[in-house]
Amino acid sequence: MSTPAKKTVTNARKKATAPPTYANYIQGAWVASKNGEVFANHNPADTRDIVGYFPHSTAEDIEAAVAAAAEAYPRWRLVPPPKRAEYIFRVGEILIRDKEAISHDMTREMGKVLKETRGDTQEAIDMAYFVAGEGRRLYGQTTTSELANKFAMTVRDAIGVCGLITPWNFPIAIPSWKILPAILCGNTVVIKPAEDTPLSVYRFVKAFEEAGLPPGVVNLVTGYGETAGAPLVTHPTIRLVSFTGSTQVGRIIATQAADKGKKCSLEMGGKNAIVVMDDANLELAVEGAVWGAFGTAGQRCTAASRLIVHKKVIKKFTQMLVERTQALRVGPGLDPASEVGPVVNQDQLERVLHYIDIGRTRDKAKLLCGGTRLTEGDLAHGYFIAPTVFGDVAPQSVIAQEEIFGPVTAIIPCQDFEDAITIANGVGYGLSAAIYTSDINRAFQAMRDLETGICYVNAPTIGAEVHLPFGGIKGTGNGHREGGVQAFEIFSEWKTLYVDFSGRLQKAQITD
Ligand code: UN1
Repeated sequence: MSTPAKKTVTNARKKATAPPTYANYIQGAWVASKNGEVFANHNPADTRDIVGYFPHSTAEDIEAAVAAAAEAYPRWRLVPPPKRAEYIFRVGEILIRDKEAISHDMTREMGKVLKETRGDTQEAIDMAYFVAGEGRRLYGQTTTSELANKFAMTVRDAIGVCGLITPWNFPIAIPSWKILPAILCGNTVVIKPAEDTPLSVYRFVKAFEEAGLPPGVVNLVTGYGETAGAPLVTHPTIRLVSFTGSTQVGRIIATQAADKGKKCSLEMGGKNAIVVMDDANLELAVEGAVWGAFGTAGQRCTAASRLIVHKKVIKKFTQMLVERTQALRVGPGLDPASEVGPVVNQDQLERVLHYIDIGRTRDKAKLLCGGTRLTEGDLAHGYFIAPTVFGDVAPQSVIAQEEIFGPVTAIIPCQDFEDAITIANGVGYGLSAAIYTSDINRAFQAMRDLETGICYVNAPTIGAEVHLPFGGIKGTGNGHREGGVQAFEIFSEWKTLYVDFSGRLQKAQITD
């Protein structure tokens, strides 16, 4: 008699703790993918932990989401921007209320430590308040006309339905950089988040629902790049594609968007350098280098993966850096003692270990610390890599040229300031750079000569704030900036308006 009762309890408990199945959000309703298939979202700190199951969406789901966004567009376009901003402000309030829970979920699905996922959520909150404020600005120009009794001005116009594809390293911050300015400008959107971090965007979209955003303005479709991302990029109704991710995928998207005549904004790789001059505060430079290189386990487009150090201080700097790096506590992001979490998935683990191998063998760089996967105890169930420092790295070697996107950094010696700038600029990317120096003239020369979209003085390469433009040159981007009012350049078109109140035909440029 007791056995079946026990069984029932076990089953019930099992059911209560089974990972939840999530849905897409289309036209203001939560719906399964049309094929009914789901994929599992694993915790990278312990892959036995399944965070949830998410719709394995395909072109059919994209079709439905784009149709919903297209239907919502004509009405949303006519909602005054200050009113659109009120929804966005409410989203910010909801994110503040739920910050802890969102950040906790984010660490569980992405891996980075709780302090950093709180920062990620905070960045979306900052963005919500910043963009909401802009609802009462969205400034255009009024200007003169060359003709009498004629008025000239510019206004921002919406574009239409936007397809947004976001990465896993900033699971809510980067979606906020795209969704919020897009909808403030009067567009409607379909977002396809990275398959590693759909829960954070699910929670974000929940906030839009709770804020009362009209159905169809924000639509969420989860799935993989090839099956859900690709049909979004090529869908004829999509007027603009905004993508953050790998350079390889970004180039494909750029080609497809060009072919179909769509607007396209790309935020891709980086190979960011910190220059440490002989007059730098070394203590500060080491602290900045550790945070820049190993924050988010190095999985930032802005990560400091090169440390270009003046020959006079390189010995001391190296010793201090290695000591600090070895002391970093690597472990699950939910453990408050951890300072560096796992990398996000198996592919990323293999990619980073592969680069470490290249550094050791092909590049013949000196492995100073780290260099291995960590597998003691429960770490064996996750994707942990010991923070890795290479020394004596040649500027042209593979690990000093290619983006690794993991907890690996390369110390490159330099002779002097000019040499440092040449090395810093000698890569195919141009996102972020930093210089540590106490010489104000050097600082300004560096700001002038470093070929990047973002440049820091006496601070690491990471830590961008949402009200300033974010983005890079060369292989990093295609000329756009996210963040700041510059983001509105992506998500709106300028419309130029002339009003002739002369009551007669006036001809510009025609003199006779
Ligand atoms: C990224 O590097 O992938 O600047 C985004 C920072 C963050 C955003 C980084 N605010 O470090």
